[in-house]
Amino acid sequence: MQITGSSNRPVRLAVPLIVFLCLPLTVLADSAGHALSPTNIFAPVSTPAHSIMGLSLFVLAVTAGIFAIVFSLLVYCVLKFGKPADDDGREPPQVYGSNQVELAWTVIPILIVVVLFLATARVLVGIQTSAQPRNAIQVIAIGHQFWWEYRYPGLKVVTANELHVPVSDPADPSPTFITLLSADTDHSFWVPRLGGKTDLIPNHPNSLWFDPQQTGLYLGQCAQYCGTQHAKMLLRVYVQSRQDFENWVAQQTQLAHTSTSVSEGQRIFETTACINCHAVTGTVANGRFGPDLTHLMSRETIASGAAPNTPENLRLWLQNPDSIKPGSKMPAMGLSDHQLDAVTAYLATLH
Ligand code: HEC
Ligand SMILES: [Cu+2]
Repeated sequence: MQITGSSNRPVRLAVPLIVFLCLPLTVLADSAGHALSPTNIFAPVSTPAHSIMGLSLFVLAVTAGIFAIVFSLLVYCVLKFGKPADDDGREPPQVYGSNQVELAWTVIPILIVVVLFLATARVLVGIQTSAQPRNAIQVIAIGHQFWWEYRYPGLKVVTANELHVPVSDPADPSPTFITLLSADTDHSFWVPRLGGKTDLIPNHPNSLWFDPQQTGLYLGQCAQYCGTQHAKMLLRVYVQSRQDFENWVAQQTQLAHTSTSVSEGQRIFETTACINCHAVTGTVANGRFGPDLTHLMSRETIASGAAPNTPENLRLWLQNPDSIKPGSKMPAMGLSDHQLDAVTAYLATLH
């Protein structure tokens, strides 16, 4: 039996067609299945994230329209003008220099790009020119290789890696406005469910804001390659009720806990280079190269989300930071086993 070119052509076409048509379905299924994923861009919980999702759906709709038109024309042409069984091998008529056709394929794409540009500019300007309400929380975020420093100038809080913000009631908004600075190289702040990606550029302060409408933990990631441990420079934003946030602030503004039972560990800490890089309020330690440790134990993770904050991980971290985060900027301090136990015990009291 002979299979002619025209009879199996639809079969050959069906495969790519099915694949193309299934692509959007997989995206939809994925976002439905992971609606609660902490980084799902299709589940915004703050105003800027909502407008960005609106914009992306618009862009997706426009490009899906283009795809549908181009792909149907393509299928139509392949079916209609494919090589017929009785082809005589002659070249079909060639068309050159059609003004209408050239105008159409120049002007239409330009118009599409202009529309996409204007829609994007509108969202960008809308987000960037938002006025700060009276209740706004001010935070300065400083990107370091490979961790985040957070300062709340109005509240006198300094912390690292885990940002706490109050939930924002639309009736009485309390958004968080963040000034983005960098201590070394380019970083990028991106918590998809809260807002757009914004870079932290040395000597060029940027800013962003969000007004989370739902409490919870939102995750993100430094989104600009900043060195070896860029991938373990994770973002954790804890959105809390007003009351919980105020309790957190009250606790963070207390002086560091001191206890005579861990005085040996404290003495080792204060007589080692630790204090050049770390601060603990009320002690001689006032370094700023590494995270503030005053309330270390109030954090759920260490090393910018790289490991859970447990005494075992702390000890491992002090012994050899590279075992948790290879290439981190904290050196292994060469402490003995006994010193490691003592310093870990001291750190574990810093609530
Ligand atoms: C040369 C500066 C430097 C010295 C010295 C240093 N550290 Fe660090 N430390 C860092 C940096 C930088 C980080 C952040 C690493 C990261 O997350 O990438 C860090 C992270 C930490 C963390 C995790 C904090 C958190 O919230 O993630 C602890 C705990 C810590 N250091 C304790 C110590 C102790 C104790 C000593 C002394 C034995 C010490 N460090 C010495 C720079 C230093
Ligand atoms: Cu970074």
